Amino acid sequence: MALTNQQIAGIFHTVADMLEIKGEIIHRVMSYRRTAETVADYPRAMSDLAAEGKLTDIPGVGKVLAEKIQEMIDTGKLDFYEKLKTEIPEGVVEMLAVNGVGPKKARMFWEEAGITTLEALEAAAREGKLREMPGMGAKSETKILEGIESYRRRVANPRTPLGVALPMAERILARLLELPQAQRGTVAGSLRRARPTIGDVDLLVASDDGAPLMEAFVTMPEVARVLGNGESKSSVELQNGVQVDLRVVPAERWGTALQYFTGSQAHNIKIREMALKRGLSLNEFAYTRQDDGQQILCADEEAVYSEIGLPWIAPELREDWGEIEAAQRGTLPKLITIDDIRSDLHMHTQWSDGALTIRQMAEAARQRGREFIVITDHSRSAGIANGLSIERLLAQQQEVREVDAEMRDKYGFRVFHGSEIEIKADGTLDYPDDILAQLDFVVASLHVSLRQPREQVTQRALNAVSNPHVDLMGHPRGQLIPDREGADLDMEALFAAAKANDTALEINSNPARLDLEAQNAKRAIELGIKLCIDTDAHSESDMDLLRYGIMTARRGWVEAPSVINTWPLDKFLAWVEARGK
Ligand code: DGT
Ligand code: CA
Ligand code: CA
Ligand code: ZN
Repeated sequence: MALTNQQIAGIFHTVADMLEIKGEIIHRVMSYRRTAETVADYPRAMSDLAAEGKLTDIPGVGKVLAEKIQEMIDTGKLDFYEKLKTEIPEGVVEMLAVNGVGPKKARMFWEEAGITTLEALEAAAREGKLREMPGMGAKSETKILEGIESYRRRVANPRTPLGVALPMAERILARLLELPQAQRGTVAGSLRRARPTIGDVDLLVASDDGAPLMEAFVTMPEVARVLGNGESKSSVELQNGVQVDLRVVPAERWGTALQYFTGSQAHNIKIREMALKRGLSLNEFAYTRQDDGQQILCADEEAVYSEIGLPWIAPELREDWGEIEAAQRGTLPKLITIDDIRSDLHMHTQWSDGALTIRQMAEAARQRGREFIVITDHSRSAGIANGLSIERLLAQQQEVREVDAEMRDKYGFRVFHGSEIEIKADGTLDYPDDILAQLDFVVASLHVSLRQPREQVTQRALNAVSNPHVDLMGHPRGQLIPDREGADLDMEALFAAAKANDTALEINSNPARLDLEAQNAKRAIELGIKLCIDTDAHSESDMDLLRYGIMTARRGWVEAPSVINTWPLDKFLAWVEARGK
């Protein structure tokens, strides 16, 4: 079995790490690293390209690297890599996967302190033995311990982020739906329920002739391994390591199959229990009447639910968080949709770390149907993000006013001036109140010192949402998917403060954030707190991430009226005004 793209990329990544630990020139290190990334994402198998003699067609791959890929495909190994392994202990290379440990430090720990495993590194950090070394301190020790914890979590739970899995699944599905045998198709499983990370991709296609579909599926160029290949079910592992299951069902059984394979398992168990009480057993193929064994087929999901006296339940709700009881009572939420969104209240421009100008962002938002936006670049203490000094902030306001006047005349589109201000480690905000008072809208966010003890980090959040100038708290928990857990916030305390001050909380649409997450969004709206679904766009394409925020909101039972950026301009302005600005 030839190595997969993922395996080849993995070896190149490790070689790059090893060369960097050895202190090789960065140019050489980068060429391995870039090639690893290209190979990992490449839509065709390296083994196929090698067979066609086309490895050098890959961008950035010259003769030397092509030979190395060829060697791995032919022998399953790379001699150069095997040699490096004899020079550098495995554990030293592994350290580079830990946030806070770069190649220079890994080498230093190894050479100066004889540390060659993660366990030894952890022990040394716990005992305070690293802080005396050059460039180290108590803070960097803590950072390393957190990095080790996060690394172990990633290894234990290799789920794929929604933002990676969904576009990939849609691409594959679109290809299958081009075949004449396919009648309809969709994603199912946790992907259809829009969980923030997914274990494997489940696809469902309706057809009376599954064989050609399965054949097309298992021979897709990105397939690394066929894990199962049958008439109604096949599973493959892609070159990037993600597993995809495809099931083909006859159209007259589409409803039961889709309902079954959408899950969640907990939701389905309850639905099956309800069916049993009515003398019906339910599986992916049909309902069966227990008295006479008669089958009842469901061609759509509505029929599955109506058979047991329920309205259709949106897939995002199917987590057994009370949706079945709500369906029974007739109190299912009228879930928000992307068409409800009128504005985007959090985005960045070239003034801080965004890619585009104010005018370009406004134009991009207008083309996507937004009616108004707020420009919220980073505040002054956000050094890496090129945060704005007070002088630059005020200068930016001039430009925002110009663009606003222009867009207003031309299109009736409005551009407002805001800021995403840092909630600093000491709990103060990054601009004084008299400056905040000059802004149209203020987002406050935690970016630094997220690992502070619960009480301390919670107090910072409370300070922010209690400031009368702060309209919205951005990505409240600060989680990064899949790498970083959110801050240890006392959410009930935060909700109480948000409620008391009528401050909105954000659902950040970036699939690396999705923060608030669904459970917390659900709790917030139960308490009557206002939400805001923003893109936090740093580029034009980021604006298209809005759908992930909408999915997350739907998982959290969110209805449009609770979301301030579904409101028309006059209602929004009246709210901001009433909050004391
Ligand atoms: P994942 O892939 O871990 O993110 O989560 P799911 O929900 O996509 O789980 P998966 O892929 O194992 O199965 C897809 C759906 O199929 C699942 O949500 C419910 C249904 N299903 C699969 N296996 C079983 C089972 O053994 N019992 C029941 N009741 N349902 C199952
Ligand atoms: Ca799945
Ligand atoms: Ca599956
Ligand atoms: Zn932002």
